[in-house]
Amino acid sequence: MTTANLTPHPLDPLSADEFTKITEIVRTQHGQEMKFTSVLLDEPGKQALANAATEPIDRVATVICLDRTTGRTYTGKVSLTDETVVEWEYREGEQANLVGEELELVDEKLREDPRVIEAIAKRGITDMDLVAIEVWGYPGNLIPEEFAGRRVGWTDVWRRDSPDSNVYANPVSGLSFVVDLTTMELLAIHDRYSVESKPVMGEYRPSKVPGLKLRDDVKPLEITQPDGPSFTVEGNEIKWQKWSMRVGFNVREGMTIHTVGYEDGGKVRPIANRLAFSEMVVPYRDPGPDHYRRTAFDIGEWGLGFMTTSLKLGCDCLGEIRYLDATIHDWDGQPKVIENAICIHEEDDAILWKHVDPVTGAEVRRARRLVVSFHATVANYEYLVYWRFYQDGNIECEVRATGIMVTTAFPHGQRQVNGTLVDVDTNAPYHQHFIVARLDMDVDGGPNTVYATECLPMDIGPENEHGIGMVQQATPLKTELEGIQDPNWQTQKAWKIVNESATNHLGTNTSYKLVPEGAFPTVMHPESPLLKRAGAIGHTLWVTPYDKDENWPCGELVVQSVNDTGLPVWTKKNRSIEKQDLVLWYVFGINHITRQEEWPIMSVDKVSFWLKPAGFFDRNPALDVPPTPAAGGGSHCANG
Ligand SMILES: [Cu+2]
Repeated sequence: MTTANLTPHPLDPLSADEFTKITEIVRTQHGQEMKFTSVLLDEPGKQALANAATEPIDRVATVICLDRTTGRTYTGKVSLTDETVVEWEYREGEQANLVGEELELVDEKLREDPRVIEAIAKRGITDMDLVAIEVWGYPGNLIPEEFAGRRVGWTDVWRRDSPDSNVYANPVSGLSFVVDLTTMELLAIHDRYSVESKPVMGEYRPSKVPGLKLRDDVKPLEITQPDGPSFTVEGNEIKWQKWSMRVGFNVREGMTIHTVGYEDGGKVRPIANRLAFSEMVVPYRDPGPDHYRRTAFDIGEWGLGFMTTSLKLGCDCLGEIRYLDATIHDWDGQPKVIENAICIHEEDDAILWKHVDPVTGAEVRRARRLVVSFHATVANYEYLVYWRFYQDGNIECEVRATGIMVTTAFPHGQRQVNGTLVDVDTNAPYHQHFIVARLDMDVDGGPNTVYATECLPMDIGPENEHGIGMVQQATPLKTELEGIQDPNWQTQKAWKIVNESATNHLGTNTSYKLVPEGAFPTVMHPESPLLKRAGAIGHTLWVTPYDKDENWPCGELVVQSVNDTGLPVWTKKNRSIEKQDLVLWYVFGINHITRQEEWPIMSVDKVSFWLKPAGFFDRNPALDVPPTPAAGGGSHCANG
């Protein structure tokens, strides 16, 4: 469902017309050859939005451009309001994000290169139509000296068994190509070892799996909402029960969620300004020749928005769904629409609360949650992102990772220590998916202070004779360096985002608690070049005062980066984070110790974290959730 907005809300995503206009403006001023790798709305901050009535907000875009005639990367700002480029900078020594068109060009060029054909033929593969070549970004600190200064990619090579078989089933191990992505020159062939082809079963589509019989005892499960859903979608604004929010979308982060509030006592109380993922870092943890360079920055290098896929009713989403389309752009700056990119729906979530009283009987409420989600296909992997809003004020962010694991075929009998054997002489290397959620919080309108909370046992003494006393210690984090935090399972550490100038009816300060699920340490040598590029993943939580220009935790331009110019640099300023407009950067994800059951396709691995009201409401805000009718009559759900 798309609503044509003639005058967009300041947070509405860039429209098709706006992309076209931006392209025209940039090309007129900076050359018709300019390619567009990233065009984002320069989003107004909270203050600008608050003043919008008296100070109109200009529509401005932030662009990353690549001049392929010179290989130079530029960043700039384009005012749609004034129809001009307002900032323009040559980013010497830095690289624009990678785009799909480059991927396609590499594949096209390499597969017709005689040196490539020869190298692949040496492996006994002569039908190039069955070969797939895929480019990865080259870590800046691992690029061979001879290629310094170039825009460099390295490739995987895969072989299909037949034209419609799983492309990721048969890795051509030990062989990769190094390519200049500007000139499309083949720079090097890395032929490091060779392995005979393995008799693996890497197929997942029923027609390709030998002897597979689909189970026949699965009966229909239908979800109907005869009166329609309980939410409304107007343009990009969603209202559901007491929740309200706006949905945004951009090519880099994919879906974003803005101005999240909950109505309480007749007014909407702000909780968050903006919730989104701002980086994903996926290092493979096998130091061997096939994987030592394999680290994807799925947001900074490739863009979750670019890789967002259309959703289908009955398959991706079940029930009474409302969809939003998303508009992205190609490298010529022309708009492309992803239909049904964002799914909005309600789900039954079993029990919300219940008690059975011996006198009055059972009182039970079913839980309903609003789910706002999108899917991105990142080559072999799928990321399914769900933001869920609950009737009791809880917010859950869940990511499901699915798709096909990267594998390596290895010589028979060789010992493998960095992965799991998933098929015949085939290893799925361990790897990690670090996601950096950027949580621009606004608890009760701010300013906010984060408190680290830890549970501690009391000493045995006159006040704690039996040693069962437990206290919760809450420590305010006052500066950015104090705001760099790691979890502690032993103390059940969590973080409260507190508004010290707002109180609930008991006189304590209102707050939301970040419950740190899905966090894990890097388990990486501190001197690893990867940690220099992605220092942000070195800790679970970072807290910074809001700064409009601080958006990318591993830096704005991460392709071939050497150092992380994001969080580790900003936080060195050690600014005050006490009673400020705060951004929390929560690093979570999956420490993926691969399993045999995840081959040839992995069922979703789920990981989530929560934002829970902690003294935000005076009492359970879901007391007013009405009972559902008991099926077949009777009064089991409610007794008045
Ligand atoms: Cu994984």
